[in-house]
Amino acid sequence: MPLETPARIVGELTSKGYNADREAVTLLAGADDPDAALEAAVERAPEDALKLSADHVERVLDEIARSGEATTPVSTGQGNGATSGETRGSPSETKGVGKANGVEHGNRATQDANADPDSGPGPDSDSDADPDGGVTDVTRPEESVRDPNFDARSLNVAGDVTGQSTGTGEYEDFVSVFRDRFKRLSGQLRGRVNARPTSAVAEMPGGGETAIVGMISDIRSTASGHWLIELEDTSGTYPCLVMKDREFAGLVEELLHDEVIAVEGTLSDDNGDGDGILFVDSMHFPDVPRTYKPSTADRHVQAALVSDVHVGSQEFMADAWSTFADWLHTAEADAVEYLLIAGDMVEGVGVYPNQDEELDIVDIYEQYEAFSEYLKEVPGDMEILMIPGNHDAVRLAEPQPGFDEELRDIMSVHDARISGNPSTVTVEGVDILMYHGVSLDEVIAELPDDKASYDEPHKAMYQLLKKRHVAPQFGGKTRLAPEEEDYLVMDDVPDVFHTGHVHKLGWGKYHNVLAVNSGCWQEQTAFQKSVNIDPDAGFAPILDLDTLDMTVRQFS
Ligand code: D5M
Ligand code: FE
Ligand code: ZN
Repeated sequence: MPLETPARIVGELTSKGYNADREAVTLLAGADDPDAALEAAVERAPEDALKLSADHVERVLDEIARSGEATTPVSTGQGNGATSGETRGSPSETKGVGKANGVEHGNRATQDANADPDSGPGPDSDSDADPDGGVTDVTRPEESVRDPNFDARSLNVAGDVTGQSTGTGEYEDFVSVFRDRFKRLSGQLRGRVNARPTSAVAEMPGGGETAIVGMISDIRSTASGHWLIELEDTSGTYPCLVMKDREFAGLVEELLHDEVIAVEGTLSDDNGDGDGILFVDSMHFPDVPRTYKPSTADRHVQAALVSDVHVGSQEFMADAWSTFADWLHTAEADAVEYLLIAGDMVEGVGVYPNQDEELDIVDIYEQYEAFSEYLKEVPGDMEILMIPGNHDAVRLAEPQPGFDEELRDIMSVHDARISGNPSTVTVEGVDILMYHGVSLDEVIAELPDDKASYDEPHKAMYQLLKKRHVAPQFGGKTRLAPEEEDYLVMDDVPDVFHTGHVHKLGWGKYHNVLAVNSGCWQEQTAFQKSVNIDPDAGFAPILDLDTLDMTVRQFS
């Protein structure tokens, strides 16, 4: 296999048990004979090195140039470990981690019943999981036979605010972002009801039937226990009354300010005289159609969905992370070709009061440098995509743009892709909506426990899917940045919705959309202890892109 691209170089190095600094990879890719250069660089690597540095590669290239030699043995080994060797074996070999020990399936029976989450222990029997057709080294059975099909890979990002931000924080920007939200979400509802503008409804005679599509500007209960919902559209507002004994009255407790809904109902007898009201007969959410059919990948390939690494925190679980990274190097993880990280790479500084007391690394750039070192532990031939979270060094208000140049440079290992929060990443045909998840705190605080709780974070995600907006309520915990358009609207239904932030693991399917909240890599902090948040730390949900089944693996 020609080694003309960095990704192929990294793949070849990984198969030999090495990672390399990106610069080193670039140097190898640029060599006259990349194959030979790589062989030589590996051969001459220091005894205990796991990573090849640019300096080392430079030295080796110099030596080659000086000696004019055609270099040492050119291997054609495709990384199945068959080159075995006394030379040095595989330094990053998993030392027993993998298969049996340390790693277990974290599928929890308590997960949502409609979830079909417990897809069992992975798809080992799937046809093309073992591309080398039985070439296994019996002496080192755990060694990876990773031979990624780079040509089959595809990863495209959409809906990313990075580089597109136009908002200046002016009042007009707030107006336009809300107008855009209303336009897009009301568009999703209009086909389903025969709605009139609130200004026209005000003119209608009493007793008639009509529908309104509006943004919720107020919800309050009346003295007799009914609900008065104020709906706002571009022409005004209208009061809509949900009687407490209606069968859909329970839906009122799901409502959040600023979300867009439709109601159908009957106008009060005195409508038209200036203080009419609509008695609601039915309520509609933009929602995901029940019949939604998600797309799947054409081959057996998997993605690891993680978030909330929090490097720099004293509670960051370095060992669990390294166990995870080690596992990714094993044969069991051969199909895991993508790593998607949903924010909070680092602990950050000044995010919460007294946070500094629990910092292991106090400098934000040093935190990213340390994060980058941990990222290097994962196989270099994986595609990585990351979005920021509320602990990251980008603006807090959502949508958050991806990391700036300086931080990208620090994290340039593996050529990881970086995009904004939220972003939709299409991986081999599967649309994965990545959102860090700050609004989940809000949804969980506002809704009753059975509809959204920290123990079942995926149910809070169902609410966001139903509202087709990742952060419906403005002005609470979630800070919204005014932009010309609302990047937080879900125009299209995602196939998978991936969030983090609440540090709890939970997944399930909502109208066939897989919602995954992916836990964290940080042990309980003092604050979390004080409010009884018991984080799910050290888990990696592994998603089958061809079936959308999930297996959760535990590394803690
Ligand atoms: O937050 C992880 C989870 O813990 C998320 O649900 C918010 C909550 N959390 C953590 N620390 C605080 C403080 N100090 N105040 C309020 N809520 C908090 P993450 O932001 O990912 O660390
Ligand atoms: Fe977090
Ligand atoms: Zn967070």
